[in-house]
Amino acid sequence: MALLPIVLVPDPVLRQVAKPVETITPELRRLMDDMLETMYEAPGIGLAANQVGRLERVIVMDCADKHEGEEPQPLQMVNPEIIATSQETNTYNEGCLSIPEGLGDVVRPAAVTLRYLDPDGQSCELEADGLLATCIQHEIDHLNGILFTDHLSKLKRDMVLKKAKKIARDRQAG
Ligand code: K1U
Ligand code: ZN
Repeated sequence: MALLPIVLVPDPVLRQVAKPVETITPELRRLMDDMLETMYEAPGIGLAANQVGRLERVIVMDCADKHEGEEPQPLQMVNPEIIATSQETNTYNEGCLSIPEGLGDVVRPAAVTLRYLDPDGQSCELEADGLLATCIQHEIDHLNGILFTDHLSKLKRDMVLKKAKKIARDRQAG
């Protein structure tokens, strides 16, 4: 497995819409394994293909609470689709591995039902709530070129992105 560089704002790949996967190849499975390794190392709880410069509709995540002693729960999803959402909403102070040091309260449906293919091409359905539901929506937003900052007020969005872009520039300058 390999660690992949994580793309930072304002890279245009973060604004592109990823394309559905037609065939799950060994190369795609390898990409998803590399994405999981990259996510764990960051560390983060999710990662979408756009964030490693790829435009296939694949996401990975693990929302297990290590501090509560939960076992890892890695998920690798191909062509994820939200097929139902709750009326009830939930607010979570989200971060993003592509927006360094950015945090903001995002309101989203509290529960979602998701359909996706697993790495073996099996069709799966998952009902999620809590942090997993939030993370799924954040990652599918990435596949659609949407960042969590798009859900914030303009004032908050501009503040978060200005700071993140400066950090990204400084990191690139070494
Ligand atoms: O997609 C990403 O940018 C990853 C992002 C996912 C996410 C976080 C919060 C709410 C929704 C989606 C992250 O993982 S940011 C880092 C983070 O949340 C975290 C890092 C270490 C431990 C626990 C959480
Ligand atoms: Zn993100």
